[in-house]
Amino acid sequence: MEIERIRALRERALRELAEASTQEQLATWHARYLGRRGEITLLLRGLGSLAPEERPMIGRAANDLKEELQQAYVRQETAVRERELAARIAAETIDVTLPGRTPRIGTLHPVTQMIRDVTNIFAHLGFQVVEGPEVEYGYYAFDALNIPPEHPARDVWDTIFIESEHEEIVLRPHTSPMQIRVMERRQPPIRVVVPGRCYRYEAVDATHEWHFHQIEGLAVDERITMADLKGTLAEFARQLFGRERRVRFRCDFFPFVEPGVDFAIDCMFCRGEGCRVCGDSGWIEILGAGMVHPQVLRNVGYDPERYTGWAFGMGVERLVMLTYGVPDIRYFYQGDLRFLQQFDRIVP
Ligand code: FA5
Repeated sequence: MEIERIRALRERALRELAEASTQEQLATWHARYLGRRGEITLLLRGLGSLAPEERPMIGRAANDLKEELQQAYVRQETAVRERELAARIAAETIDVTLPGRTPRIGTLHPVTQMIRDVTNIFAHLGFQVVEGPEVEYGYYAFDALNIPPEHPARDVWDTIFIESEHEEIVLRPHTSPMQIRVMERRQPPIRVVVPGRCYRYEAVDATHEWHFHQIEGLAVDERITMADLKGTLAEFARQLFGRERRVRFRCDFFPFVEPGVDFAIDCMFCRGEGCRVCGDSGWIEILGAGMVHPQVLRNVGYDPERYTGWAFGMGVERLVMLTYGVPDIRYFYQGDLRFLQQFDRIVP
């Protein structure tokens, strides 16, 4: 009997609807019963073939079923949607009590930090910071610094030459050429420091790189003396390494200064008693310096009777190695973050 078939259909449809627990299953159920070719739709379409006396009752029953299933579907669909939403929210819950992730901020390279520290100290002593070319004419790197072409002192700086048909061109082996460039362009008084990269044709080992950094210093004026040099360098060393530092000047030779000195501080690791860092000498050499050679002053058109000056040059990597006890200069340029992140001082 038709009415029995409708009842069975109702039960099956409601049971399956109750079991549909995802949107996908609901969609399948909807297509099966209420879709364009769904069972209810077909049932209603088939009413025409019934006997006329059956039609009103069966028709009403089929329509009621359709209405009922539609309402049941909306209820179930709402329930499933809410359950799915609740599950997603539960899975995405933010635990605001967890510690945040600290953003990784890069740090300055230790050599950059040291250049800033050193140039800051000299800036406060009245020095201007200037920079110059890394590719340099032989004239500035050597000749004007009182190192003539055939002079053996030229070999001291193991130079990397750039091929050139006309002028001698080199990668600067030190920052001293900037002494000449600055003096050529300006008249005394001059007080500058020049940080920059240098290159040498060097067999790389624990204390020698083929590229490294120096900071040059130059002061030229009337009545500048060796005492100014000593006072300035002593003050610099104490600001960088501590007020209790003792300093030492010894004779040294550089063709562009006369007299020339090397400048050392007492070892801050053993307080001058002798240790591995200072090679048991108690002293750590920091830089080369001296009074600007009169011939260098003449080379830039200054009158050495009127003007005197002093200059110094220090190796930056060497300073960092001393300050932090870095045993090998090669660490600086291997780009190993485990090494670099130890210098995590952020300098604005
Ligand atoms: C000079 O280069 C002179 N221009 C310094 C100077 C300037 C003297 C002004 C007088 C007046 P020297 O070759 O010693 O000097 O180098 C100076 C410093 O640079 C060294 O003490 C060392 O710290 C650093 N240096 C030199 N060669 C290397 C290298 N291959 N690797 C790393 N650092 C180096």
